[in-house]
Amino acid sequence: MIDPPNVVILTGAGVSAESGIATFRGPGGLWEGHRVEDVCTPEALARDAALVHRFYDLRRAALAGVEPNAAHRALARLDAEWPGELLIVTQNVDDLHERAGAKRLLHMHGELKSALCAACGARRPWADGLPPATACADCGAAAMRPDIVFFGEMPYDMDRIEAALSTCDLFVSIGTSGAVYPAAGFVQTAAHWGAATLEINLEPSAGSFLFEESRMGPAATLVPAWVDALLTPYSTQSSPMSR
Ligand code: BV8
Repeated sequence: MIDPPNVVILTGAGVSAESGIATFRGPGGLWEGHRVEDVCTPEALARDAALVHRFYDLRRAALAGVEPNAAHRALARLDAEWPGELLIVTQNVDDLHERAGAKRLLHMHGELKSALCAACGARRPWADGLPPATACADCGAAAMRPDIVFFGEMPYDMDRIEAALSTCDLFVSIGTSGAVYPAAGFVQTAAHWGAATLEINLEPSAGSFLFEESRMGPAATLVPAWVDALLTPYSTQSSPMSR
C-alpha cells in the first residue's frame, strides 16, 4: 500500500450549483439581488437587521428544497474511504456536504443552520426563522444573529486550516471564483509547503494561474471521476499489482 497523501479540499458555491443553490457572482447570482454591503457586513446588520436576517432566513428555508449532488456524494465517499489525512474546508453555508455524509468538514464562513449570539458568542443549531433581537438561551441577551462570517470578520477555524495546509500533499479547490480572502490564498500557502495543487471549476477562477493543474467543467461530473481515480490505488477491490 503506497503511503496515502494528506488531502485538503476547498469548496465554494460552485459545488452546490447543480443542487440548485445560486452562486454569488454569476448572472442571477445571490448577490445580484443585493449589494454585498447591504447583506453581508457588520455595518449592514447594524443598519438594517431586518433585511440581513430576512436574507439569511430565505436562504435557510430554501435548504429544505435542495439535495446534495454527485459532487457532494463523491466527496463524502472520499472522506469515508480515504486512509490518509483529509479535510474539507467549505466556504459554503449550506448543509449539503453534511447531508451527503461528509464528516471531516469545517465551515469557514459559518452555517445557515446555526445562530450566533453577538453578546456571548454562543452558537446554536437553528433550523427556522431568526428574527432580529431573538433572545440568547445562554446569556439572555436579545442578540442572536445569523452565524455567518461577514466581510471584515474573522473566518472560523483559521488555525486548524493553516495547520492542515502546512502538512498537506494535495490541495484541491472545487467550485470557487477565488474572489474572497483568506480562502483565495490557500492555494499559495499549500504550494509553499510543497503540496500539489488542482483546481476543478466551471471556468478559470481568479487564481487559476496559481494551480499546477486546472480541470474545467461541472463539479457533479468532474469530482466523482477525480475521486474514483484518487481512491483506485487504495480500494480493496484494486488488483494486487497496485498495492
Ligand atoms: C477577513 C458569507 C480578516 C456567507 C462570505 C482586499 C484584498 C484582499 C482581501 C480583502 C481586501 N479587502 C477586504 C478584504 C478581505 C475580504 C475579501 O476577501 N474581500 C474581497 C471581496 C476582496 N475578506 C474578508 O473580509 C474575510 N475576513 O479577511 O478577515 C482576516 C484575514 C486573514 C486571516 C484572518 C482574518 C471574510 C470573508 C467571508 C465573507 N463572507 N459569505 C454567505 O453569505 O454565503 S463570502 C462569499 O463569497 C461566500 O462565503 C462564498 O463562499 C465566498 C466565495 O464565493 P464562491 O464560493 O467562490 O462563489 P462565487 O459565486 O464567487 O463563485 C462560484 C464559482 O463556481 C465560479 O468560479 C463558477 O465558475 C463556479 N461554478 C459555477 N457552477 C459550477 C461551478 N464550478 C463547478 N461546477 C459547477 N456546476
